[in-house]
This record gives sequence, C-alpha cells and structure tokens, in this order.
Amino acid sequence: MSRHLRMAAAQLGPLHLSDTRTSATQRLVNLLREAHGMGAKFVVFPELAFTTFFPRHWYEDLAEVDRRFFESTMPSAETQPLFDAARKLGVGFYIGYAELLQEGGRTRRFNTAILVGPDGSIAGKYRKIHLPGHADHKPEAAFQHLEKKYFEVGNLGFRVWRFMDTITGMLICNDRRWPEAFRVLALQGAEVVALGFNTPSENLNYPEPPALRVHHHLIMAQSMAFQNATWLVETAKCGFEDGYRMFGHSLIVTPTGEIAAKSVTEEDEVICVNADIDLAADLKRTMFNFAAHRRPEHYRLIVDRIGAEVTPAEGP
Ligand code: CDT
Repeated sequence: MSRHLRMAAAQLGPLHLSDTRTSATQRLVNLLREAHGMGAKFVVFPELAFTTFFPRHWYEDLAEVDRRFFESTMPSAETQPLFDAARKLGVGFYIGYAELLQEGGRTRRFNTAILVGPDGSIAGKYRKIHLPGHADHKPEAAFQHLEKKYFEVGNLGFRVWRFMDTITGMLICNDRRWPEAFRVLALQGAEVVALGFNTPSENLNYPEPPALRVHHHLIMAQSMAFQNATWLVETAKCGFEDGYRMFGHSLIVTPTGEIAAKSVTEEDEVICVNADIDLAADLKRTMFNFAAHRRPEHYRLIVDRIGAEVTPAEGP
C-alpha cells in the first residue's frame, strides 16, 4: 500500500510593522486548526512568519532590528502557543523565523526554518543559503531588500530528515530559484520539500509585469518538483504589508510536476492535499534514476565555478 501524508500550505496575509508576535502566533494557530480540520497532518507556514518582511526596511540600529524582528529562543513565551496547539492536534509543521544567537563571542543572525514533529519537538533546522538583495542602503529604490545586511549565509547545508514516514528537506524562498538546491536534496532521497516565501510583486531592479513574476514562480515550482521527483509545498506570506505588495500563489506540486492545489487570495488561506508519497516511485526508478543516468564527471563546473565565464571551445 502506498504511503499518504495529508499536507497543507498555510498562507499568511500581511503582517504589519505594528502587529505583535502574539497576534501573529494567534493567526498561525487559527490556520493550524483550519488545516487540521481539513485533515492535514503536516502544515507548511511561510518564511519569517512571525513579523512583517522587515528586510524591506533600512535600520541603522541593529539592536532595534534584533529586538523587533529576531527570535533568540524558539519557541519563546509568545510563540509557544503554536507549538502547544500542534502537539495537542498531533500535527507536524515547518515554519520560518529570524534566528539570533551568540556564538564564539559574536552575534549571529540567520533566516531560519524548522521542522516540528507532531509531538511538538524540533526535528530539523535549516538556515537559508541563497540570500537575495543587497547590503547597502538604496534610498532611491521603492523599497529595500536587505537580506544580505541582516543575515549571514546559512551554515547547515541542504539536509533531509526522516519525518512523518517521509524523507523531507527544507528550503527558504529564494532557494526555489536554484536547481542546485533541489538536486542536493534529491540526491539525499527527498520525497517532500517544504519552503516558505515572501516575494514582492514588484521587481526592485527593473520594471517587470507582476503576472510574469508569478509565471516564473509557477514554472519553477513545477519543474523543480518534476526534475527531482519530489512533492513540493511552497507557502507565501503575501498581500500589502504596510503598503508593499507580495504575491500569494501558495502551491502544492506533485512529483509529476502538476499543481495539485493553489491559493487564490492574498490573505490567510489554507490549501490541503492528500499526498501519495509513493507517486514518485516510477520516476525515481526510470527517467530520474540518478544512479543509472547522471554524469557527474561532466558537471565539475557546477561546483568549481560560481559566476559564468565565457570559454568558447576551440576546434570542431
Ligand atoms: N524572500 C526572498 O528570498 N525573496 C526573493 C525576492 C528576490 S528580489 C530581491 C525571492 O526570490 O522571491
């Protein structure tokens, strides 16, 4: 009999600068209950799910940023109710938050996600590796994208965990644009990839139709899931946060690359699918049988080179 896991994407509408951790946590608990009511056993929440997407703002004072947006313990008194509700309902979840720690005599800041088991214990942690945006202040821009200022590059690698009778990996937002990230998870046998995101509807760097940005989001999700034969759950925080819009389109994608469910609002919304985890078996055995078909001896440049360099071949 094939394995099934009922999975939900619990999308969050906007969280404003004036919103508290306590009110954010209450909304997350409400979404968790709604997902549980739909039969979900595993719920994926967004990236940086307890606060507004603060990298859009420039702050001189990092102590203020730490105080307003970062978590030095997870759970904390304010976020504990989510863990309590999940344990009570027997639901596992993924959630993103800004992680603050003191290590080796210095302050470290990561854009982090955790996997929490149905018993309420933390089963896995991932720190975002692909940090988009910039570290300098761009006062001329419509908004900032300061992930390179506020976070260090994650230092835990791309990992998978045996979780709820699946092999599950975690990614965060911009990671979804990098095939390498998915392939490293797939090479460890990933069957489910969980990912939360905050994606501005407007392109910071040049004018781009918002619909085209959504189009890229959708085709990436479908191709990454299919080419790596994994289920993929991608959950947005979206809508107008303090006037800055981010798109929704939270998704659950099958290993065959089909969109099984998609959100339709830019508000708090749950979508849920009873996922046949073994749906990927045929693909993993044939087309994407890595052991039989991959040719890593011809992929050296992938790890040896970061930026593109033009190296035309000589001769025929
Ligand atoms: N949160 C996050 O990683 N957002 C990015 C926006 C990139 S624009 C500088 C994303 O890839 O969706």
